[in-house]
Amino acid sequence: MFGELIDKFDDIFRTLRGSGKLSEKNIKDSLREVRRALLEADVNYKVVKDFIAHVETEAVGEKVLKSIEPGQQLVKVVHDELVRLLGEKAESMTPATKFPTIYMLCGLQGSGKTTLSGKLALLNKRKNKKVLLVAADIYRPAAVKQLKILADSIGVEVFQMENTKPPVICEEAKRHAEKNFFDLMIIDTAGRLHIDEELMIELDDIKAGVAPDELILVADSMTGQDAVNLADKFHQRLKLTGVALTKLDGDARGGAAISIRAVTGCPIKLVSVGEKLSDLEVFHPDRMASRILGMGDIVGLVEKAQGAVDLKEAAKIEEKLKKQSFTLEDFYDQLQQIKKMGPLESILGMIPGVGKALKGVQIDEKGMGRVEAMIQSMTLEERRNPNIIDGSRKLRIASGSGNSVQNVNLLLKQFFAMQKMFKNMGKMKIKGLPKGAFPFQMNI
Ligand SMILES: Nc1nc2c(ncn2[C@@H]2O[C@H](COP(=O)(O)OP(=O)(O)OP(=O)(O)O)[C@@H](O)[C@H]2O)c(=O)[nH]1
Ligand SMILES: [Mg+2]
Repeated sequence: MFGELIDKFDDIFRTLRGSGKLSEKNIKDSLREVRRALLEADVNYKVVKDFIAHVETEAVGEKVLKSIEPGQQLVKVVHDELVRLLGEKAESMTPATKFPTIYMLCGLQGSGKTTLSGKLALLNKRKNKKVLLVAADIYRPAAVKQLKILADSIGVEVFQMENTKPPVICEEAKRHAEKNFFDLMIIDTAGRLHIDEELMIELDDIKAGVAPDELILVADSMTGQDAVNLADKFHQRLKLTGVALTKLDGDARGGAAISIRAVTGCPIKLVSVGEKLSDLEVFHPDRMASRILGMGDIVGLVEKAQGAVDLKEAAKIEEKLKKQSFTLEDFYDQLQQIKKMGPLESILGMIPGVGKALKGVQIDEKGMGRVEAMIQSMTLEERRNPNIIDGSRKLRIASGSGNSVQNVNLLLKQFFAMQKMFKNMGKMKIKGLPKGAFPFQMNI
């Protein structure tokens, strides 16, 4: 998701973060690059223009230029602006609390309506809701069959009627759902090749007939700006309650996701990230902005970490990092904590800045064991003050842990580099970062 855009932002901000001082000129230069990156990701040009204008007003003022870490401050301005663009707060689907709550899905052919019907049905079934899927696509041969196969695989009932117009089918389905106490009824409508008036009237009629709680446009994110125009037209015509963006797992450049809210005023509510029925996410503007800017999914990471990591311990480490007294002993403790969190790949991908560096890299879990063994072979004094490790100590540590002196050298070199990096990071802060999450905010 957003692969190329993330890479570009990473390059732009890497330089910015590093620079101690910023001038109006290099802010403008960086923003020009941000602008280009967004346009290349197929973000609507008007949206880009407004975005850059907003960021520039915020950034060229005193707040950024006079701050201690201007580069970091600028990244924050871009981040906050991106969150605003994406819609500030997550807007979730109306929960199924009536008999029945009604979701109506519409969109172009092949955008993923039927698949999404199944995903929403499964999600709600797992919440013990009684779900009815309504086959309102009577035009494409095999459409009803496709929905039935999907419904069977998750054990949900399908409502269908032969030789009947979709608006009538849906009204009948609603009566059936009321009588049989279904919590949720999901209408899978017919796809269309493009916006055509006849089918629009049909959607209007269904809407008028059943008064859905949610009218969701299912839009294929791979179609970029076409998805945005489509959402605009559908929203003007039908007053949507939200958009579901599908196929964000593909190589969509992200333009649709970033532009839709700003262009149409309609919130993105759901994101579909794969063909499996469990590949469904609620759209969170702040998390999405962080991902796009390569800050990783801190909240997701912290949620994962909280299960495994001793937060008091983490707070202690944070204190040490600030005081720049992080030692090999602390490093060893950190390794133990990380080991508790599960496979390294899945954790590292969520760490800010690491996703990109990790692309295609094989994680060497054995390497971690080697590092552990070397640290175990050190004396307490050596762990606390690695500067004292001279030639003969290296030899002892190497033979004690079954390693070569080169490996000991490598460990020390990496540790000192890390210490230096933490020193720089001690000064930076990211808004909304829960206390104790700091050690995971590495930027390796
Ligand atoms: N990779 C990926 N594929 C998806 C996603 N959502 C749907 N698909 C695939 O897209 C194709 C079309 O999906 P459908 O759900 O049949 O689309 P539809 O809108 O119901 O299509 P019509 O009924 O013909 O209008 C199928 O092959 C799905 O497996 C997604 O989020 N990611
Ligand atoms: Mg379909």
